[in-house]
Amino acid sequence: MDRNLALELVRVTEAAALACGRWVGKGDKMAADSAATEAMRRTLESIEMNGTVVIGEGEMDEAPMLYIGERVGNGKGAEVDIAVDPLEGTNICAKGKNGSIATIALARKGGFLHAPDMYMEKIAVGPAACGAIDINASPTDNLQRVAEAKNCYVEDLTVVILDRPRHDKTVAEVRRAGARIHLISDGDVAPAFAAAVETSGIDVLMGIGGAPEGVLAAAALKCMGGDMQGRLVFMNEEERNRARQMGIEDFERVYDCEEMARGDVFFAATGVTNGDLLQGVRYFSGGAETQSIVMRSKSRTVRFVEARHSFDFKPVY
Ligand code: VTB
Repeated sequence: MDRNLALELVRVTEAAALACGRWVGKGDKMAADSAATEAMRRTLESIEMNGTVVIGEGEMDEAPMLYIGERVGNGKGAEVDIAVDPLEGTNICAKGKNGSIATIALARKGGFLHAPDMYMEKIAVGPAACGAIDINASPTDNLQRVAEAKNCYVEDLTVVILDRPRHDKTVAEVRRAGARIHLISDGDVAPAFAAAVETSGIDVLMGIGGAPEGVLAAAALKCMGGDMQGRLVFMNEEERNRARQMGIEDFERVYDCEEMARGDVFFAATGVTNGDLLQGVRYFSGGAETQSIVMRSKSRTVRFVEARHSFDFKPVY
């Protein structure tokens, strides 16, 4: 795949972030999400590729744009699969809280796990703790292994967990183990890849979040040499049936980064509101600044892109 596709992707996430950036704090998560989705869809049109959305805004009948199976790109060039979350953390954006991003990942056809829209239990770490995690082990064991791999105390580790009642036991155990916790109200993709950057202050992501978000996080961590394991969490028989239809047979299976995002993978994300790693969209007279991360697994190049957008010369969708 052409390596320049990675740089094209950052234009896509910038456009999405600039579009929904106008909706920060406005209390309307649907409007924010559709602004991001429309901008992402329109920017994708100009990119030279034969893309198919495999992780998107929903099934064809429930999402007007970027639905699963939708063809994107200009129809020329490589056959690729696309995973998108135009606004990851819609609630955060609507409330003007920290941690929302616009994100996209790209792989060769068949590269991504076709994760159904259900829950996934996840554990994610950066390169320094690669190989140290085991989703079947207790949080205490995992934290001890991560601390050992990072040559620090468990007390030095910061674990990100979604603030949900379903995590009460995990939170209690992590506290007993001695680690610090950063409870987030939403948006577990950004903290997953923040764990791969030493200066982010995040060491581990733990707990149950969305499965599609898990695949996006795996794509990012793969590009950074981090590590992640995920296991689908089924709430009812209907979810099991849906998973079967998507080709999933082993419901207990633990997926690692490679199994969720195979082969050469590209990933890009732009901050919408400020986060642990990326700054949100900042407006000034006549334009705005964005901060993005863009990377490719084959070369493991991780680029941070600071962009100044001038609305007089390039209007925002
Ligand atoms: C998860 C998480 C996402 O929404 O999907 C969450 O992965 C939904 O969880 O990052 P609940 O059903 O417990 O609300 C996000 O936080 C945002 O899309």
